[in-house]
Amino acid sequence: MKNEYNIEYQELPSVKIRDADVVINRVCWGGSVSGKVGTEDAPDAILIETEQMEYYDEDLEYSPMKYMQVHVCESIYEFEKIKTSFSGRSSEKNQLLISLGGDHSITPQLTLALLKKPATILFLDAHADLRRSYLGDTNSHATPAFQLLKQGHKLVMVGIRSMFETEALRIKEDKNIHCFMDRALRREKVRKELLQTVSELEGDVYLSIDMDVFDPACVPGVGTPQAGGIDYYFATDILEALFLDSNAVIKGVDMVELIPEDSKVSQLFAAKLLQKIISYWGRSQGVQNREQTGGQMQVKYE
Ligand SMILES: [Mn+2]
Repeated sequence: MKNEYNIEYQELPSVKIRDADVVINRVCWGGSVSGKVGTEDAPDAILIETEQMEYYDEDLEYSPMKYMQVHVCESIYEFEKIKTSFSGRSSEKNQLLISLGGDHSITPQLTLALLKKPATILFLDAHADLRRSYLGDTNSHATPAFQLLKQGHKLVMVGIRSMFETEALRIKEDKNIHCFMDRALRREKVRKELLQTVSELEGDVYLSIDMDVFDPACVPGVGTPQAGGIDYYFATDILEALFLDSNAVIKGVDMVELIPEDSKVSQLFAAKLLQKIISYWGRSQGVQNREQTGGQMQVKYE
């Protein structure tokens, strides 16, 4: 469903792409979903819920949008257009490039657009997504991890709790995969190991968040819900380790597989997570030391 009116992040003015600190890409592609349908409606549903968010970040104790500007891209509706996302930009200009999906098949297209050399993909997902093809489709939402390895990247997988036998074998044998299974993450020792691993990431890193990594009690609106799952605060810990503790260069982020639902809890959760990503990234860039000329300064209150 195409939206006929402008949807902005937190109702802030969308500046020109070259002037933006944060570029939000709307990838309305749900063509390969095998479970429930509706991921193509998620980008706008998430952005609408960002209007409910406070500007102030209660964890980092600052208001990121006092210092930053956002550009919201035109929606993409065709699979072939995803790999030219962000109009060919890469994050050289210290921009956060974040894509809202869409199903998980969009991720390897986005890494084609953003990663010019082998990188590490931090891959949060309930499913291994390591199939070579699924229902005859190599660009399916069940195959992105396979495609990412094929592109030469390393994978750090988090929250995995559903896989085909051949996928389990690949995880055990492939040296380019470091997997933290969801059940193992119940143990404090393994949680610490994961946060340590993330904080030691360096070089180019791309973050892909399949929203089904979360407990479906928190995020019921996903294409293929799976019992178990991580919670919001653990995800925040991972963001903190990645953005504030590591020396990684974040080349791109995506949030995929969300399906808007009537309670709006799922899209509110995603909106809050988006806000946290922007806030942590801003802090990693030291934006709080800049002049206060961000989007929020142009908004009148009360
Ligand atoms: Mn996935």
